[in-house]
Amino acid sequence: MNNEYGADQIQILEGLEAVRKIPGMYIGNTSSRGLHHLVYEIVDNAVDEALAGFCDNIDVTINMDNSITVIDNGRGIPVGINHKAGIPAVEVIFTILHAGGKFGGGGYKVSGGLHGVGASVVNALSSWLEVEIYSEGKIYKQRYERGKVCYPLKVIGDCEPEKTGTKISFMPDDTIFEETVYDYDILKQRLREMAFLTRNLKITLRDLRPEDGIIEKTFHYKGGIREFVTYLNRSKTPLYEDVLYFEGKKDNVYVEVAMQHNDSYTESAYSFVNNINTPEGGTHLAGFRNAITKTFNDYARNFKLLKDSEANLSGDDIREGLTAIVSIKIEDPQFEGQTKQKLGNSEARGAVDSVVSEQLTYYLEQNPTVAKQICEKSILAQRAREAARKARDLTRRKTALDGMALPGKLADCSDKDPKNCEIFIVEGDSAGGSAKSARKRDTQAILPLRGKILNVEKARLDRIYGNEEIKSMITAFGTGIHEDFDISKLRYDKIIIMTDADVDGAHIATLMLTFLYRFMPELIKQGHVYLAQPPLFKLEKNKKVWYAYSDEELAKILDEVGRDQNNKIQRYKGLGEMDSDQLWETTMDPEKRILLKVSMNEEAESEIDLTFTTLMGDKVEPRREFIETNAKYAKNLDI
Ligand code: 28G
Repeated sequence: MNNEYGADQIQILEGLEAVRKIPGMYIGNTSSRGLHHLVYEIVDNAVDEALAGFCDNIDVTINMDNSITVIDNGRGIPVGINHKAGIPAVEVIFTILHAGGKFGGGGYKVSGGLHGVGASVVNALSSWLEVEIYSEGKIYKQRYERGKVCYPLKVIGDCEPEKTGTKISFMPDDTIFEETVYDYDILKQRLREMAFLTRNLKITLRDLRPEDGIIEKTFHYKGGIREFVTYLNRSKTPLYEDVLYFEGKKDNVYVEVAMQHNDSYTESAYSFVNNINTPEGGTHLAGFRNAITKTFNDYARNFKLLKDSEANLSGDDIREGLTAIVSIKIEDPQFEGQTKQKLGNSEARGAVDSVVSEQLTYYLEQNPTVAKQICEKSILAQRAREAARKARDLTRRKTALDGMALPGKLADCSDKDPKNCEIFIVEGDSAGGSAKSARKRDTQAILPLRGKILNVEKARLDRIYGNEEIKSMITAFGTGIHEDFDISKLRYDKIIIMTDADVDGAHIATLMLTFLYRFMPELIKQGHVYLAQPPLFKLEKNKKVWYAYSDEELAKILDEVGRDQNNKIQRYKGLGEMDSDQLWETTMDPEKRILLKVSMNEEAESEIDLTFTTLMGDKVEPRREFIETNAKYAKNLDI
């Protein structure tokens, strides 16, 4: 071994050993999330090179063997000797923990991803990694295995002198990751987000695995976050044509904001710091909110849209139906809160506030039609909110007086320990009746709902509070909603949505999930919400009974028992067709039933995606396969 690999080298190896020992410290976890995080770490470095102004193309490929290749057309990771370490800079970057000084062009610390730990961590957690650098007419290469150098950096060939860039391929170590299969859709969502956040950067994602042909998608948004807003509003009706865009720099904080109202009643604001999503917001989002509240109130007063006698518009009123992206770049981001997802830097508040206030004031003066439309929508929201507040105060007072005023239709369970209890929300009174006689009275409560519930995406608060079905659910659950929400008051450990196994049933389940997601998202986040899975078929033969939950399962059972005229097959069109014994046995009995647990993919928050993981009673292991097929179908419910 070369002398230059002395004491330093020992330290280097120890460094990466630490990553392999406690991977969670560096990439969060070793499940699917951590696996995908490896890709983001590498892509982040290429994005930094783009932000520095030297790269406009990034290619990401999922190879046949589930390894990943990332190529950029930047300057290429430096190959010259790093004088402190005595080895090429590229080797330092891949073998020394925290090396590489992740600084983007403007001197911003663009610590992408969960902890921003970079290339050496990916190297440490890969069974092999190869880097190729195209620079000054030569192609350089080095390979590592489990973080250890295989050979010194070498030249493997020539290239055109104009061609520069970096190519990195790696194979996640299957002795470290529980999951080693990449999900195309997860990578797609994050890469799309990165492309929106870095205008003009072209990112291509390619999947070489599918047997029926390669999948490829390119994300390239010349409009940057303006196009992000258009994309988020794609299935809504914008209130006006423009996407408002503000950009500026103050106190060394670079601020970019894009916004547009739609005709819905919910706010969708997403904030980013150095391209990292901040789901819990922070000072930058606070600055934005403050600016728009103040600016619209000033405008409404100046132009007499609000009378002197009327109260100010609240922030909520102005943000009704607002889609917005707040993206800032800051040198030393401080993240706060339990999950470190909330920006704490105070200079960000002032910077966003002043950039938005100044430019929005100007925009409103130049565009009085749009200004008026937004103010009018906000004033309507203010009135609806006032009506809703009165309705809510009334119900609050009522519950305070009467104790728990539970809904009349609720057949509650007798056990008072929420940990043991579950509530079935059942579509239709008749199915509700069967469920009531089928249930285990001590631990299972039944709440029948009549017909389709209100679509909360399409209704204002006052109508929502006035809706009987919604009121029943809120009182039955016990937690309250929005700012009143208190999970410790939850009266049931499981909230189980039980609808027919048809398109209408799926639609009702979607409306229900939308309501839960908008009003009590914590219930979903903390895993209290489930979908019941009633069977589609009943097969009777020679006094024996089978239930099938999918066409495939029915076929499989028929394969086993034989296809002949002794088979009596019934297709269930709805829960109502089952008697209470059947309903109990197939759908409600905790020992035998299948439940889908509803969860949220919080990684790409802007693509709210409810996914369903499986949960079943004992003794149903052979059904796993079918559950997964169902889960895929259910996934398409897609809120
Ligand atoms: C393909 C997948 C991932 C990268 C570069 C280019 C440079 C670089 C990367 O420098 C050391 C620390 C801060 C400057 C910088 C090349 C300057 C001149 C680079 C990548 C030196 C790292 N020439 N491209 N790192 N910096 N692409 N793609 O990782 O001060 S990393």
